[in-house]
Amino acid sequence: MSGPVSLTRHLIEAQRAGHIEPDLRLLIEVVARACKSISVAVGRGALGGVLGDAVSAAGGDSVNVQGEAQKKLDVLSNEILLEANAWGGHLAACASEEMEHCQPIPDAYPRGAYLLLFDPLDGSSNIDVNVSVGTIFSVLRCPENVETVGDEHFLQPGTAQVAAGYCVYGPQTTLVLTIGQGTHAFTLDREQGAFVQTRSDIRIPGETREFAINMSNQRHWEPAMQGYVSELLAGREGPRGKDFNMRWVASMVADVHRILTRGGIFIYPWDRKDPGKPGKLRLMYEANPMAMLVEQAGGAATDGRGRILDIAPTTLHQRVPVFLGSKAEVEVATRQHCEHDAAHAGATTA
Ligand code: AHM
Ligand code: MG
Repeated sequence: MSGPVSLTRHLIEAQRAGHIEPDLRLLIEVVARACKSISVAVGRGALGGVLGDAVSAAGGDSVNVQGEAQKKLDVLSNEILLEANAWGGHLAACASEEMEHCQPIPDAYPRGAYLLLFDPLDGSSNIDVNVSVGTIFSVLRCPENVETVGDEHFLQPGTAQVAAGYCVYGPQTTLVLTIGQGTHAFTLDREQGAFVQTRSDIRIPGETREFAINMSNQRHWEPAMQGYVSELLAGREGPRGKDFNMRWVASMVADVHRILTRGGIFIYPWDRKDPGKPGKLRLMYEANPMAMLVEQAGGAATDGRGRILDIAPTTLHQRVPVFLGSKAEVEVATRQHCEHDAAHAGATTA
């Protein structure tokens, strides 16, 4: 039987092939349904009264656990994902960028085997200006024999993810998913209300001439980062011998989506603006799921020194530098950072 492959059919076939359990299929379907609701809310924008800053119970600006101002759509998207996932029996707990601690499934409902992490609305600074935003999610297995699920049960390396994905709300709403069997894209058919597979087994070109970085932070970067980007900017006349183009949407979902479509390198490095923070992006629900999607598409993802998916997390909202995309380019950037470290290793200890 040929014809369009819906997300449901893709997942049922994956289940039949033994790649996923029924509960994981249900979980992904539920997340996809929540993303459809978020897509509707994002699409209505001002008509739905959802633009602008969220207001706290006390009447002031609402701020999340990371100290960042929350938008109305951040809060709404978080509620949509929590509500959709509460009662299906597939989850043990959810954790979110917008909540300090994980939220176990209410006692009124059966508890499942999985843990879900999400950034409900990534790229919040772009909401009010009608630029693409998205939802990022990561699925882990809950350790066995756990009585009360806590934040510590989420602290597993990215290699333990059983599924990861994002949904980008742009001119099209597109869900990009991996269950460890390649990376596949599903476009929302708005008339049918169904996600339909539009790309299968995505491959990121190994080489690239395009980079994505917030250049306004340049003066705050460490020397290895300064050196790497100055070589890109030197273009054809420089050591790289080719001209590079630059793009920065400031929504990770949109920048990663471009890289999954035509290649490139996305970098959010450590910088001295806030030296106490090891990076801007969060490991558990931004870097890890994107790293799995990118690796499954033949790309690479590091923190500038080592593989992101190998990092052993210590806190739920831990931050990390991110270098991901076309494999050869990520390797160049990572090698230059490691070589810089090696060359200066004696300097700090001497
Ligand atoms: P958010 O999850 O609060 O929206 O923050 C993450 C976003 C990423 O989508 C994007 O890559 C980055 O922050 C943009 O940061 P900047 O505004 O510093 O360029
Ligand atoms: Mg985010």
